[in-house]
Amino acid sequence: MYLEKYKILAYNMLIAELESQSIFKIMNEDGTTARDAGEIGLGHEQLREIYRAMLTARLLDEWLMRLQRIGKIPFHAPNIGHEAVAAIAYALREQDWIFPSHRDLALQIARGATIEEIVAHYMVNAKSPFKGRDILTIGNKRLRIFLPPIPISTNMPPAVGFAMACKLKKRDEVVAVFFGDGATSKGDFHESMNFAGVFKAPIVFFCENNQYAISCPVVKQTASESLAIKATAYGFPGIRVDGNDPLAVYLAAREALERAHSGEGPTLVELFMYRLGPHSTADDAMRYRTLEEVRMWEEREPVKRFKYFLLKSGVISEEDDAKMREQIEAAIRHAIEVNEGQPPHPPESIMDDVYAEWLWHLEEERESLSTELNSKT
Ligand SMILES: Cc1ncc(C[n+]2csc(CCOP(=O)(O)OP(=O)(O)O)c2C)c(N)n1
Repeated sequence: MYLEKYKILAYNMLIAELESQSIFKIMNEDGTTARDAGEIGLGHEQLREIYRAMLTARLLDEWLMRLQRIGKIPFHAPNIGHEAVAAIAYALREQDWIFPSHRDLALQIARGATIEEIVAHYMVNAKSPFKGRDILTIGNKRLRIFLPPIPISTNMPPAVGFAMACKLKKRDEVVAVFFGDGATSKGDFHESMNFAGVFKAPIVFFCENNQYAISCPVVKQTASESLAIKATAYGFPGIRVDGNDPLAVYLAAREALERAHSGEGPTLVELFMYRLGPHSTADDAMRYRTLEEVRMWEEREPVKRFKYFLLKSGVISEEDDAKMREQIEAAIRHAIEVNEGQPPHPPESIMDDVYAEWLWHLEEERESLSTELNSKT
């Protein structure tokens, strides 16, 4: 079994880690692989879809950064370097639930989120699916994707609780919860892992170890050999996977999700990757890391690497790639145009969706807010 075979080993320097066998990987940096994707269980069409989702996330992310810089959206936490999570959408079943992190645009796109709804959300306009309740992160009710938390790791206990509810109700539904390396220092992480282990909750913990929690490097986050090894203490498997390799990510996710579906309990999947951009539009990453380090990881970044693999395996050609980029760019520009024409989300709706019943004092508060807003226009 892949999980057993590649159980995590050591935690050394980044480059040594990347080259070591302690990380489960399928693809080399140049896109070569000893395996055929067919053997992994992914057909050409699915491989193309995963690549399209990854590319869409990359191009959309670049646009979101630009839109923030020109004042069209309030804030953004860039996703660049996290695109391989798109492959997890192909390991999840339709009925499964996602508690995402704040860098999972690629996963959401691969699951079916549209560019238009994502742009509407970030622009906080009247079409925004979450009505501007959370302007920093995005979820998708239609696709069973919860909103990511702003206080880090606080999605973990509810995710385990949700998984337990699925188990108690005997539903064939499992939960995939995502969080960063920074979350592993929080009590939420340990309580969730412990509870899930004891009660065999149908959940997969995906830790996106992008090497930093803002300016805190992962070596200052833990004294453990790895993050994956922490699962051992809670009585279930942990695996460290090359998070820049969508094929390895897919396989590890598929096996862990199957374990959850068959009642065997949780798995911790550490996705070893790198946050190529700043932490957010309010961060200057050059204050705590070197350009040399960033360049080293750029050589291994997931979109480029997957493209090499697809070219080498004859799944796409350079022309297909160029065409795909053109189509995605056009779709993003269209989504921005459509959304720019939308009015902002009405501030008076701030009291909606909080109480099951509309109460008299809410009416009074809303009227007073309207009066206040009108007096300012
Ligand atoms: C409980 C809590 N403490 C501090 C913060 C401020 N903060 C926002 S993101 C972040 C770092 C998160 O790092 P990590 O979990 O590794 O995820 P990443 O952003 O690297 O994807 C911090 C400290 C917060 N949001 N919540």
